[in-house]
Amino acid sequence: MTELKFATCPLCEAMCGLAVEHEGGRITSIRGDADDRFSRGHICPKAVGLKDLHEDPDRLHRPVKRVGNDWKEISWREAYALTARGLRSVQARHGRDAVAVYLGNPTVHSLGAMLYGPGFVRALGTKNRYSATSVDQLPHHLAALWMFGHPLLIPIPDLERTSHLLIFGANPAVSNGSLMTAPDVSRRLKEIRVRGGRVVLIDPRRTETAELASEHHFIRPGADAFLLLAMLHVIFDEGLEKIGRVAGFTEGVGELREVVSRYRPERVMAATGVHADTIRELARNFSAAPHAVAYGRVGVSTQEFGGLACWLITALNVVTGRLDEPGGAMFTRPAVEMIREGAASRQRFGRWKSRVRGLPEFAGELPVSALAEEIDTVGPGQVRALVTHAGNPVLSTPNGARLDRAIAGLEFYASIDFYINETTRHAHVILPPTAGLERDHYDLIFHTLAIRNTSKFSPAVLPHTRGTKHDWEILGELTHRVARGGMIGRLRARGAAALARRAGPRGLLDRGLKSGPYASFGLSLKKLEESPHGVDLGSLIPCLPARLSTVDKKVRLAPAKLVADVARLEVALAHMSAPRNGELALIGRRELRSNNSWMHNSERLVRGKRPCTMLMHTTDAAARGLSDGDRVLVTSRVGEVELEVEITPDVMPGVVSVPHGWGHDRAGVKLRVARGHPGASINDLTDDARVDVLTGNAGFSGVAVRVRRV
Ligand SMILES: Nc1nc2c(c(=O)[nH]1)N[C@H]1C(S)=C(S)[C@@H](COP(=O)(O)OP(=O)(O)OC[C@H]3O[C@@H](n4cnc5c(=O)[nH]c(N)nc54)[C@H](O)[C@@H]3O)O[C@H]1N2
Ligand SMILES: Nc1nc2c(c(=O)[nH]1)N[C@H]1C(S)=C(S)[C@@H](COP(=O)(O)OP(=O)(O)OC[C@H]3O[C@@H](n4cnc5c(=O)[nH]c(N)nc54)[C@H](O)[C@@H]3O)O[C@H]1N2
Ligand code: SF4
Ligand SMILES: [Mo]
Repeated sequence: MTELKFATCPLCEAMCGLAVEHEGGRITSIRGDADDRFSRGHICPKAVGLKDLHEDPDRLHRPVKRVGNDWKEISWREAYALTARGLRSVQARHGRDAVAVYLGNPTVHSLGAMLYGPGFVRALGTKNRYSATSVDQLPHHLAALWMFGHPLLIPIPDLERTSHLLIFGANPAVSNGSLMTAPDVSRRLKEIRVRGGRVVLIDPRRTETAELASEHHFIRPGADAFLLLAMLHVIFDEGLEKIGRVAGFTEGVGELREVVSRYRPERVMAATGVHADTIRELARNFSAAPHAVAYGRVGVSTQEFGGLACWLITALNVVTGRLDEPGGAMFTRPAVEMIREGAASRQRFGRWKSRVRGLPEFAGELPVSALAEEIDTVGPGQVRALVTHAGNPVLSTPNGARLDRAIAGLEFYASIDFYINETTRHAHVILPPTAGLERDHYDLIFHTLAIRNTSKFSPAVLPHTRGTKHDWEILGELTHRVARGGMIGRLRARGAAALARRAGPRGLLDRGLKSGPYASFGLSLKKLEESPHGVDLGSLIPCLPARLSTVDKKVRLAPAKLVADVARLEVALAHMSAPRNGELALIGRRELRSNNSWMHNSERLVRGKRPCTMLMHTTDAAARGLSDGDRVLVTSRVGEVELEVEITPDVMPGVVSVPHGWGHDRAGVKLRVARGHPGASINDLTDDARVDVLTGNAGFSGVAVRVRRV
């Protein structure tokens, strides 16, 4: 008998509602849920790939341990014991910091991992904590921390009411929106133009989003901070600033004006590749629009000046009176409050530094660009064991090949994942959790980053079978087993873990809802269970200064660390203006049917056009005598890969673009479909030494490469 159930897609930030039909646990259809209050029926092709994920013969359903080059299925009891013994033994011999932990992107999409991961990491008691944050949105968090007092106070574009959206380094038409949860975002972008507004895109590639935009401008990779400084210069110079209501609790306007004063558009023209007249136009149009918002994403946060770019985008919003205004950049009021006030949340940066290079801590984590050197540099405090959860850092972090070699030499490595991928192939033991539709779902983070206040709980669609366990059960059990700190510490940690396990994710979620801002309107887990299509809690509403987390409830327009970092940018002005002969600047890209380094084992998502090509401008190809489809050798400071070149006018001259997450032909990877479409890993070219020195985030955009025919 066919059963129809409503769910939420766990694959990206858009939180699309799904209508899933299954017969005894076998999915027969996945469609968009037309009644979903937020996504209104929209889905992308990846949602249908969830069926393949659930039926994938390569997926692990029971723990495995490595025996030589082989894997042997073992019981959960043995897997837990092996993991706890491996980790505790390394810590007993080499100290707590000798165990590193890495949490990958799908962690954030899992309610169980969000609730039970932190306890596990705390129980390990190591300073070697890493995650995908530092190859992604870290600068956005830090700009939020330094300007508003909390890393999660990231302003969200009010897409539904804006009349001018200025995008820096994001491709929502493909990524489906990020730090801007907005299902069916392409329709929402089109609607801005239908309302008579404008969508303006700044990107070194004329992307799928450029197709939807009113105008697109190329920019040299990594030069956004210069463009933004010059736009702000024009705004102050021409007296276009109007901070509005927020002025009463904003400090640092004079300082910002001073900082931008030396960045006349003519000075940054060569570095940005944007004409001074265009810069003036961009600034004037942005200030003149009735409602406007500037928004930046991965293209601006994964570059050497990511902190500056993220700050200046928000500063542009503040100076033109767009912060906390309808149609501008606003804060959510989520049903489960993730923003805890207090001193602890304000001191979340630079409390310690990484051992080898001295990169700064953020929220208890170190930048993952430092992980390989922490493993392969001998000395006290060296990392000798690793746990990964839902990640594939060999493909997703800079100089992945070095990390690959480093991980292969570890004393002990345990992974919580259901695939044997490029990273987990080195594990000694793998503990496979349930996947997406087999567990209860609530987006703690993405409701906090959405363009409307919404709330939705989706109970598991499929039964939890064939020996897997939920990630929260695995993390809970491991927390209990690795807890350290003598008898009392251990008892306390175990006590807390036991309580949390008893409550389960549902219990904890219900508590969160009942202490949230809508509890007085009756919002609870029960209420959400009665609303399978979600609950709409309305448009974003102005909430400043009350929602600020700074001690004095003020917006800091010119935080000292950011102002100081402008000096580093200034030094780069000369070399950005004059790229070295023969070198090209490498940038990344995403594709609609790919999901970072995974979902490549779904035949329906990988077949067709070869996704892993290098895009190169016609003139650069001609200069190298290359034709479309030629195989080229691409080299950077750290490595080389072979790729197929795709010639196009749609990438800026001097720039080449390669997607990340490919390179599935490494020995021992157990992904049969993906191995048939291996591609090559861009992160064998990106450089672990190239970080945004201020924030520690990876500096992917603009890595210098040379290209020649094979
Ligand atoms: N289909 C699909 N969707 C996804 C993902 C996926 O892998 N596939 N991944 C998800 C994840 S984890 C994330 S974080 C989001 C990311 O979401 P987005 O940030 O929207 O995704 P990208 O496509 O990486 O867009 C970055 C854009 O920045 C441009 N860019 C590169 N360097 C620069 C630069 O220096 N300056 C400027 N101005 N632009 C630059 C690139 O050309 C690219 O178009 O997407 C999510 N959604
Ligand atoms: N050059 C370059 N590199 C990049 C980027 C870029 O734009 N350019 N983007 C970066 C970004 S934004 C990100 S977010 C990272 C992503 O990088 P990572 O987070 O390291 O890698 P993913 O590809 O998301 O790996 C997902 C893994 O999680 C497993 N998994 C899926 N669901 C679950 C689950 O529910 N539980 C558990 N335990 N495991 C699960 C999958 O099997 C897979 O092995 O890549 C980054 N790397
Ligand atoms: S847009 Fe994102 S959430 Fe929506 S169906 Fe596609 S992958 Fe899933
Ligand atoms: Mo990401």
